[in-house]
Amino acid sequence: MKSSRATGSTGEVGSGGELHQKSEKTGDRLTTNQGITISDNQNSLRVGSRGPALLEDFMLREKITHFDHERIPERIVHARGSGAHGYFELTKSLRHLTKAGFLQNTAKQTEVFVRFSTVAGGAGSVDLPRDVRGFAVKFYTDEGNFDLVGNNIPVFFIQDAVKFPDLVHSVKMEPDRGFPQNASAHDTFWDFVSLMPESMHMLMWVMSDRAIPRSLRMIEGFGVNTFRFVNAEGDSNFVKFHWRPVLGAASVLWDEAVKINGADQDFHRRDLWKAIDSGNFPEFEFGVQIIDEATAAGLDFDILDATKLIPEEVVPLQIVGKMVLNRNPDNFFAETEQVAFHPANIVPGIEFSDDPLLQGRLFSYLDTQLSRLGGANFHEIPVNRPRCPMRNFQRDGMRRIDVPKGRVAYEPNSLDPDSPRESGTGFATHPEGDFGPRKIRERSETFKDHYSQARMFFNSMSEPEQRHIVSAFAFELGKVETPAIRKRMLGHLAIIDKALCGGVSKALGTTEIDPIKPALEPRDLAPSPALSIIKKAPATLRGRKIGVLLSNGIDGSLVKQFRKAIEAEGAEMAVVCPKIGGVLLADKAKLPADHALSGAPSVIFDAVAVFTSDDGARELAEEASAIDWVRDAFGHLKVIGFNGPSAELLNKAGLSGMFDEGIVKLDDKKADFLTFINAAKQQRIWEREPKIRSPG
Ligand code: HDE
Repeated sequence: MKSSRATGSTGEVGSGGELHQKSEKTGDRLTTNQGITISDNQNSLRVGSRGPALLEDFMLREKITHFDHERIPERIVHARGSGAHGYFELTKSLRHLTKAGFLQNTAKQTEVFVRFSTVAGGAGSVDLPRDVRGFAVKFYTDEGNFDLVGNNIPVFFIQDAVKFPDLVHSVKMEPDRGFPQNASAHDTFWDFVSLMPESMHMLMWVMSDRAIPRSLRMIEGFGVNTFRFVNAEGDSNFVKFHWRPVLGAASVLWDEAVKINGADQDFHRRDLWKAIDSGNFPEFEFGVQIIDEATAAGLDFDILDATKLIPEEVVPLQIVGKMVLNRNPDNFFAETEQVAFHPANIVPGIEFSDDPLLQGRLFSYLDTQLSRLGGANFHEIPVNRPRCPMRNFQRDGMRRIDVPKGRVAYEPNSLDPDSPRESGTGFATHPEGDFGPRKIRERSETFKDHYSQARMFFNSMSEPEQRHIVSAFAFELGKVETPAIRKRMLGHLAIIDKALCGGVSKALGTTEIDPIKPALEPRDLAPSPALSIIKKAPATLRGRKIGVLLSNGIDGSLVKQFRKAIEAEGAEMAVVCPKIGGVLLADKAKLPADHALSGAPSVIFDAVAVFTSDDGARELAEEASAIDWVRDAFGHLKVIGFNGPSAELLNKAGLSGMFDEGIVKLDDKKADFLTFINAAKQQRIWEREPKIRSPG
């Protein structure tokens, strides 16, 4: 009988022999986990070529068993994440405020690992739901790991950790039906938050454009909870941590988010990966707000209340460092999935405050790692391992990897003079409590103002941002099936701002409002322009992507000059062609495509241009995907450049008579390119929006 063993030497068809030969040539032997060389990775062991498989096939069993156990529990929140390696560099010494080693000397670099995430969805969910983004940074300092586990929004839904499971249960998929995935637009979420006035400020942020960011490279980051700095003299101040993206914060429109999720559900993850891969390293400035106890006591809210922020106009933000993300993970699972952040990972010079939300977090993260990462030894996983020496007498446990030597595993001891000892310079907790020693279950009076900052946030927004907040509330509440919840939410909005409530009611087509009596009447606070993304948006094309739709027969030099002009501004150009094979230029040379039109809707670009020949324009004007490409770019307030013949496509997309400063004719002239660039630097043509879309 002919043997069915497929080895490299037989090279049988369907045996994978050819591939097998390749790996033998490079000298890499495929082995089992026990190191046994595998001779055939294509066929399991069976009785005759058509007979039953044999249980003794240990290679098959090992491979399948390992595969069966590949998944670990996903994070209960922040399951969908993207990671990156990089470094943090101090630009201004904080020696006078903290003794933390990595914050002493300017130019000192500290290795970091960052994980950005959405909150509500599962690990395989889309990148652009309306949601908070996690912004967690692990600093591998010389004194141990410091984890700054923050979000892209500076406040939170709740004031006390005891409400966290309720909050998360309300936003996650409803437990009977298992949907919606990754969305707050459903009854249980709005039922819960409408019964929790303390969530009003956070809701304003989540309904704002912050919750649909353009890129993970373009989000701000906040430590949210109040921490303490302690210096070498023992002086202590409160501190709020911040990150500011060097590219500026930017968002997409809701309609784009919906379409992007269909076009590219890895939109943010891909964008981050590609930026780093191509050397466009994302950078974030690191800032602190320092608050001494007297200033804290004088604030008109409680500094321990995580539903409040301290406006930069009240306590200025000091930029003291920079983080550069310059390396993609080598392995998603080993690093991004297994990284274990924990707000309790602090270093000497940084301490906690009594913020009740933070105090609950200090318990939760370690606990969650124990079940996610299968035991107490997850600190040995390379991404979690401190880069400084780590020695103690903790021993054994599941998945222990280190091999501690010697007979001594206790302290004090006299048998091993070289074993580790406690040290006076180690971490010592700052002895003062924040505001008193009582231990009771009671919410402080100073936590009672739930509406003033929500109103301040709304009043700090630009007009388009206010419109988007109205639309977002209208969209989400429009998905709520229980009328009483809608009415209750409108009651809260009426307290926050009459115009906001009026706009949302109108968009919902209702006048029914359930009046609510606030625990404390809100006050009018001064607006904080720093809270608006649009008001402080830099005029730049850096890090932006410009999609250029081409047809056959165009002048290649026009495209070339255009590319040169926008690349000089730091933007990236992507060539989109009807077919992935590219286009034939007027001189018959071939121009390759980066994307086929069907796979690159204009939602994935920040601005677009269309260059066509007469014939090309006629052909594209017959293509729904090309018409949508232009129409969507217009609807998403983008700048659209076009050459003469392309006007036909623009007309077909319904833009005739709608031209504004964002529609720029691009002839072969530098001046036209400049007009395009200057318009595109504004990011969007906001004045266009009210003409084409009403809130709702
Ligand atoms: Fe978290 N949070 N959280 N959280 N959180 C987790 O820890 C928790 C809160 C944040 O990329 C979990 O390892 C409680 C605020 C980020 O791996 C869990 C409370 C902020 C990440 C947990 C909060 C955050 C998490 C789930 C209320 C902004 C992802 C998996 C007191 C400052 C980190 C895990 C990563 C992850 C608990 C509230 C940020 C369950 C109990 C406020 C960025 O332990």
